[in-house]
Amino acid sequence: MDRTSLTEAELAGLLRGDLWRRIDLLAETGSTNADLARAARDGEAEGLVLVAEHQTAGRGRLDRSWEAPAASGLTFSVLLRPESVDDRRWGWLPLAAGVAAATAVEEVAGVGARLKWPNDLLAGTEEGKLAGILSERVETPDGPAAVIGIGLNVTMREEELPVPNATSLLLAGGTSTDRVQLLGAILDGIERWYQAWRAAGGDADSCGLRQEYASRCATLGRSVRVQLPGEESVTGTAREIDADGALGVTTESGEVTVAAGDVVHVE
Ligand code: BT5
Repeated sequence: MDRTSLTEAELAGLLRGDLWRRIDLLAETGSTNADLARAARDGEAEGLVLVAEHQTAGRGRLDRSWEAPAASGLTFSVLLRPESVDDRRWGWLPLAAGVAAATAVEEVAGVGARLKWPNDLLAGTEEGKLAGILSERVETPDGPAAVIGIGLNVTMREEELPVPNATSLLLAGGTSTDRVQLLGAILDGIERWYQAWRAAGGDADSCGLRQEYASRCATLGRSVRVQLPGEESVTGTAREIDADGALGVTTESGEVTVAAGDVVHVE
């Protein structure tokens, strides 16, 4: 099992497109999302990537945590500033990152991956969670910014899984666990979809992002229970991803649109 450390030199080799300016590497930090939010407030331009071999306070959504042994996967964040796109459309940013991550694990490791709305990456037909994505909007003196963080489990072993429904590329039978190649493929994918989406003014239909997301989404068409922030939940059939990236659910009492929540796929 390969847990050799990443090096800045090999990461610099991934700066092949137009979007990414620099890839910083830390042996350890609290949270790469928190670090990039701070950098954004201090005036950092878009295109910075921050990779950490270990996070001591890795964050999930809604104050949950992301836990992974050092070098057992990829934990990184990217800084974007899609100022020209209407706020309401920013919900597509984590979905675009999810599409990029799903495509990358298929291409590099041969593991079929599906997305549970909004952005959990599930391995194959199992419901094991390979990756999670945390997208945060940050107000800065230079305008609003988006920090998108991805945690991807690569060589995590059974006994290291932080929760029973987690999995890794190794456990899912991946043919490669090369973290540099995986990171490169994810960054290429984010760049591709981000540039297309931004050029389309955030219209996920005309740039093809909505169709691509839908084709990789394990939630559409399923019976779901969506836990909303707070106590409430919505039960029904996941019908569509709307123009803002929200989930449309058909319930007994009509159509409901969910902008944020935790989906449980009900059989
Ligand atoms: C997420 O939240 O899945 C978003 C995770 C984002 C992590 C990245 S790592 C780089 C960047 N910097 C950060 O500080 N964060 C981002 P959510 O959907 O709320 O899921 C969190 C839940 O996933 C936890 O409550 C656990 O149940 C589970 N979990 C924690 N660690 C996991 C892991 N390594 N693999 C699979 N599941 C995990």
